Parts: sequence; structure tokens; C-alpha cells
Amino acid sequence: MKIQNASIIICSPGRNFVTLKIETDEGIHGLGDATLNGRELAVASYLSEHLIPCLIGRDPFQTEDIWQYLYRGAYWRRGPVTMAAIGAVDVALWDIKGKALNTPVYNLLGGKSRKGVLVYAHAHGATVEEAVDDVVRHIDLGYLAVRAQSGILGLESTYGVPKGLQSYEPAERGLPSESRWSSELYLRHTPKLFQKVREAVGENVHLLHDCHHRLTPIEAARLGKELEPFHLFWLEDPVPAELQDGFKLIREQTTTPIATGEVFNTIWDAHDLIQQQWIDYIRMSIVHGGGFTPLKKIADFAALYHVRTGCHGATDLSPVTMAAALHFGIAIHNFGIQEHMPHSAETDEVFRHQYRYEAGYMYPGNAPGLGVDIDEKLASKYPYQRAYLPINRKLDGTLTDW
Ligand code: EZ4
Ligand code: CO
Repeated sequence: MKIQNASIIICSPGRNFVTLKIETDEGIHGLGDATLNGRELAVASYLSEHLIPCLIGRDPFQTEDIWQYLYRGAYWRRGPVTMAAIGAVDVALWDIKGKALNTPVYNLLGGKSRKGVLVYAHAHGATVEEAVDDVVRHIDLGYLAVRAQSGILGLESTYGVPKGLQSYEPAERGLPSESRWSSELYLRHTPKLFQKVREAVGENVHLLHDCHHRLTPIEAARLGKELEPFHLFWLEDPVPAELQDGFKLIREQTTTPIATGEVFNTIWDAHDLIQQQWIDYIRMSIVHGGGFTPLKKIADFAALYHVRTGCHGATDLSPVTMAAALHFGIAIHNFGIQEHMPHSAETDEVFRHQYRYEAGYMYPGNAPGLGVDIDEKLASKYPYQRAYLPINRKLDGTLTDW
């Protein structure tokens, strides 16, 4: 079998997605997600200008060699644009491999290690009371794990909380909006939020929280300590993670489990975090981590250090990545939890998929390959629209991490 053609589908059914479709001379095609929120067209052009021409004529079964060819062969390694493009190719090839062998991708990754993939939902509210109600609403939907975020008194908006009544979507059409931030207000507020949530839901539910890279290590240590009585499943992205040993200080101070890695793109972003046992969950996604080929190695490396997976699963990762995460999560031994932020109805119509949610778990389905396809005609009705994530400033105007 040979790769005969590859094309890129850019569409915006509610939000932007970049999808790679690889076709073979045997009539089998595979899909890969190449979406990088706010930088979509850079990945599309990396693929069309630099990767696709090198793929034509190659054997799609050679996933290891093609990955090495694209990673090492470029000389210029790593970075989110490069790795999202390589990730899209790798996932599309595994999809083809599964279809050609007439088996779901999870069987190529080790088979089923569990009945389903434990997922966590996103709950949020403008106030603590609204956030508590939303956590309860998700538990009523059967979720066994819920992430809670709430608005903060004194701040107009914050990460994880929608501005109006629409569902939360961090990227906004047009140029970047600006929000204001105060770590002081956030640190005072967040333990109160979890006290109320825990009181309302009891101990039998996993609670999670995303700090979204906004604290310093000593501030994160304080937050982790103050959240200890509420037994979080994890505290996510407490600090910006370029400095891996920033996590050492947090780790030495608190037993609140730590998760990070949604913005990482190779093992070299997480090597020390894992080996030093400074984190509990590694959150790299299949797309931004460069595909199944490296993610499987990273998960196996993490397993040696008691680190489990918790793959990023926000709506800016397309249903192709969601499917990939579910095949991966059901197969690997050190799976922890999977983020589940449901896509809009428009997105689910464009990307028809076999995976489904039931009673706190998701299931990848038994279709050969990934079990996702794209309706290209429908996709063409939703053209790309420029969109960005917000930027963030402290109350005095200093630009800070969003
Ligand atoms: O802000 O995916 O845990 N989830 C997250 C996400 C990120 C977006 C950025 O594109 O932090 O909501
Ligand atoms: Co996050």
C-alpha cells in the first residue's frame, strides 16, 4: 500500500479545526487532527508546504520510520506547530493501519486494558453558588469526576467561565480580547469554592481544578496546601511549566496531586517533571504531542515513575483527537483520566464518530481505525474564521500568563 494523496480541510463549525486526510492507492483513507488553537494556518501551511510532498509514495504502515523522518529529518525540531503537523500525519497513518487490518486502533496499542475511559466534565459558574449547582448538574448526568471553575469577586472575567450564557469556548473570533488578573484575589477565593463544592457533593466524586499557569511556585504551594482538605483528584497547571524544577517547590509543600502538560509537545518538556516525580499526571494530547508513536513511549516512560496520563481534551482538539485519546486511554496501562468537553452539535455533524459517553465513561467504539470520518461537503459550509485566545494583564496592566 502506498500514500497517494493528502489534503487539508480547514473548517469552522462553531470553532476552527484543521484536518489532514491521507489517501492510499488501495482506497483507504485516514484522518489526523492538526488544530493548534489561534495558530491554525501555520500548521496547515507546515503540512501542505513541507510534509505532504514528502509523504507521497511512502508505505503508510511505516509509522515509526515516517515519524523519525519528519522529526529528525527536519533538523529544526520540536515546537507546537511542527509537532501538531507531525502528530496529524502519525494519527492519520494509525487510522489507515487500523482500517487496513480491520481492527480498532486500540488493538494496535495493546488491546483493552479497561472497560471504558473515565472522563471528567467541566463545570463553571459566575459565582460560587452557580459553580456548585453546575457541579451537581454534571453529577446528575452521571459524571464521576468534575472540574470546577468559578468567577472571582473583583475580576470581570476569568479562565474557564463563560462571559454570557453560551457554553465556554476560550478562543474568540477576531483579534485577542484582554482580561484582567489578580493572583491575590484568586488565592483567597479558590479554597472557598472547593469548600462549598465538597460540602454539596460529598466524598464520592472526583474534583479537579485548572489553575491555567497563573501562579508562582510559592503561591501554588499555598493553594495546594489550602486545598488539601477537599481531596482534589488534581490541581492542573499551577505554574507556567517552561521551568520544570519550579514544580519541586510545590511538590515538597503539598499532597494535592499535580497535573500538567497540555501545552507540551515532546518528552523533553516533561522529562524532569516525570523522572523527579514532581507531577502525578501528564496531560500532553495525542495531536500536540506528535501522535501515537511518541505518546506511547512517553506513557511507558511515565509509568516507571508512577505518573499516569490525563490527556488534554478541550473543544479545540477535534473529534479526531478525542477518538485518538479514547483508543489510547482504553489501551495503555497507566491511564489516569480523560478530559471531556463536549463539542457543539455542528462539530459533531461534520465529524461523525463512533465514540460515545455513558455514565461517567467514554467508549471508542469498535469500528476499524479511529471510527471518525469527516463530511467534507458539510465542512465547506463553515469556512475558517480568524480567532485567538485572550491575553491576560494584571490589575496594573502588566502582561501576564493567560
Ligand atoms: O485553555 O485548550 O484544560 N483545559 C484547558 C483548555 C485550554 C484551551 C486552549 O486552547 O486548559 O481549556
Ligand atoms: Co488546562
